[in-house]
Amino acid sequence: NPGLYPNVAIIGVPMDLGADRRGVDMGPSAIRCAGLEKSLLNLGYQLFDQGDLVVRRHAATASCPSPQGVGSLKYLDEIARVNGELSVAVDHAMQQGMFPLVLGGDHSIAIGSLSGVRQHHEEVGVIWFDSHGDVNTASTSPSGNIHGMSLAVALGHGDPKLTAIGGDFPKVKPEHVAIVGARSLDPGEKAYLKQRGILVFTMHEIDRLGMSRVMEQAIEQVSRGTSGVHLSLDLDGLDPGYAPGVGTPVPGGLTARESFLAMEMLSDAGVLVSAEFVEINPILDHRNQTAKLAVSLIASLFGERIL
Ligand code: 4U7
Ligand code: MN
Ligand code: MN
Ligand code: MN
Repeated sequence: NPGLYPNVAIIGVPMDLGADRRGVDMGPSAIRCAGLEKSLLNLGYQLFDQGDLVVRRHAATASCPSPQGVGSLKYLDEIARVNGELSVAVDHAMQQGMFPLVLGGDHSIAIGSLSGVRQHHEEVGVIWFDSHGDVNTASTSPSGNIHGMSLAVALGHGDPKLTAIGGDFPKVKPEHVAIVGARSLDPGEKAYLKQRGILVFTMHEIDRLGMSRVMEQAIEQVSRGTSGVHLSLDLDGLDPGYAPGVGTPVPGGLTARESFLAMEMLSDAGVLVSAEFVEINPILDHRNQTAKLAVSLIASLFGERIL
């Protein structure tokens, strides 16, 4: 199998507080029910499913639909606590020579994943596959939802309760990040990305260059000067036609074929050390098709090929 460790640690994080909307907490179950284990066993991997982390919810966040939370950093304390645990879980998995495959949950969990990976790679590259940039801070966020802030937190910007997880330093450098699939950026995010010169492949670049050249350039950028690359894949990067079961659907997205190509190129590059698949919302899905698509994407990432 190309580049990936033969032992895979699966870590579920049934988190939806970062999205302030019920449903994405069911993501880990939906992905397992879509046949993740069988698919990876067929490819020759050894699986170590660690089960799900516990996300505590008080009554107000348990009801469905959830009453909208208030503030500029909704549910900060519990999100910080769970990400602290996730950081440790990813760290331990890597310590034992396993490849951490994290199942979300909303995208706020990238904070813990990247913090965990950073314990093993001083310079970590990140492919951020998403229709969004997730580089808001409390002052620029239109929603107060932390799943729209996680990349900024990994870059060292945000509430100290989040940026200090796994050590009080940035987990990732701007020049080691590439965003792929962007088509919904808030004004503050555009300024943030431009100011730091972060490489963003919007749908415009993907249409003009094609996914093949985009991934060549993205992989080159995140591999240069790093010892490993993390894939953070938000299913809303795909077009809602292929992935209707997501927390925040945005039209005009990537096709399934473009996304499979991206996974294959990333796996062929042999640089990947960890991955997460986030933002699946089974409540909005049809017959678990989005989770099934996620499992197929994971299989491609782990080396499945047609011939
Ligand atoms: B996701 C948003 F305003 N930018 O900050 C925000 F459009 O993890 C959406 O990418 C964030 O799904 C989406 O609330 C977070 C909004
Ligand atoms: Mn996201
Ligand atoms: Mn998104
Ligand atoms: Mn560097």
